[in-house]
Amino acid sequence: MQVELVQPEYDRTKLRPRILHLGFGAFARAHTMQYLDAGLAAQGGDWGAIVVRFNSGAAALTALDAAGGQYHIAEVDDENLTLRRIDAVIGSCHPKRDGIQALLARFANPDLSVVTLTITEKGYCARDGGLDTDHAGIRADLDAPDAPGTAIGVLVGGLQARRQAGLCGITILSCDNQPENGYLTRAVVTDFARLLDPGLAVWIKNNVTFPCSMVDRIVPAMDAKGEAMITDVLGLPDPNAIVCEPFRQWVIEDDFAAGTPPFAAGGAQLVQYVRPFEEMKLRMLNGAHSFLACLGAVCGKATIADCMQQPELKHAAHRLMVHEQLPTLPVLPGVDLPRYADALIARFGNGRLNHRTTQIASDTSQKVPQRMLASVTWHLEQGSAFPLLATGLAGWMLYARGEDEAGNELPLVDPLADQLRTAALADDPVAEFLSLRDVFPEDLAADARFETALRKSYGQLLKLGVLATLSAMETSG
Ligand code: CS2
Repeated sequence: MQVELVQPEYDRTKLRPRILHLGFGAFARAHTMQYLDAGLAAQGGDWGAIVVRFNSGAAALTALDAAGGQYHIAEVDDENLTLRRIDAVIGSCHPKRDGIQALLARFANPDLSVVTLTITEKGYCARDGGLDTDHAGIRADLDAPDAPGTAIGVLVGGLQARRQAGLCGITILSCDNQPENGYLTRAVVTDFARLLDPGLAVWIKNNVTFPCSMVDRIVPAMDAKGEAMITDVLGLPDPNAIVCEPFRQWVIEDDFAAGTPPFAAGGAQLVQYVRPFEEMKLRMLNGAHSFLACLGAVCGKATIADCMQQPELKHAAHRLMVHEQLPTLPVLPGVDLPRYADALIARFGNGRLNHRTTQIASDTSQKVPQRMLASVTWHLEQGSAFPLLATGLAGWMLYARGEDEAGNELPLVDPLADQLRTAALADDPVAEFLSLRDVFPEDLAADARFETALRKSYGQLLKLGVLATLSAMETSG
């Protein structure tokens, strides 16, 4: 394997706290921060970042501070390893370590221009496109807005602090896998602010922008194998290092309120409309991921690369993309969707990424609407068949039973875990799943064609098992 070490060369002393990143997990380290770092390396400037974690990770942030904010990412595939040092982080904050007021005060810093977010789908506390005011965390934050515990409560508390300090507006840039993620962020933040102080909601409307963005890079959770790889190449451990694939993509709506960070110089695309890019990525990549994660885990596959070694799964994922997801997408100038599907299959096959099926299967209730159900709705409108989407959804129902085909335990990590487990073990799991209104909208759940397709796929998976089902579908065309 070829190993290359890359260290950025720009003047770190110029960096000021212009970006605040909420949710400094694996993805942000390898995506948001690399774009920033590459942008600074290309054109210099003062765009430094303060990174925030909410729950776990205080010790890793303290270690990051001790390392002067520097950490490494290892981009790997079967032939190459590029170890990059990332220099763009200039400080960290953890409300449990530093206190919530220290975090809110970061918003009232005149240098701040952009807040970037990787808080995962469930971090938005959304329902039907707006704030879920029944969410326990949101209710607690509305009762005690000075000490918020959710990311949305922190954003609103921070914006309030900024407004009170008489400062200008900022940009809040979502980097999570949701359709129209910027508009969703604006909706939940504004709903929360309105409940707290209508004047703040008006200030936000006039001063804060919420661009949408499509993000893409496969970044598995760090594990012992990844840590050993880093230690081996670096000669010492790095508690903030992360392993990822070489590919990266970021398409951002060009709507910044107070200066634009050098993301484009770092390789991002700034465009007017992000939605077609989001739909393409969410349905093709993430849809195939959730399909492989649930069905693969049920038939005993530990990682996505293992799934790609199994012809039935590999072919089914490719057919899902080409026959059932691709037709639902608008034409995007310059994008060849069949080639995009082929490239995704190649990326999934990266044998050096230990991307666990159970990791991707976590929070599936938050993921299937944009990854699968949007396409199902399209097919129902067109009158076309969607056997693989139905099989993927039925695979999720089997996954939620908590055991794979050999009787090994499968972890069910999901905000709806209790409801999913009860539904999966009920006498009529299909009916129980369809009654989960947070996942299946009423019209879809009531569509007899959808229910019939789900029942057929579920029955087949139970009777034949995952691989024989997929293989029979392949032969029948
Ligand atoms: C994955 C994504 O865990 C998941 O749900 O589908 O994290 C995926 O790896 C990224 O979106 C790739 O860009």
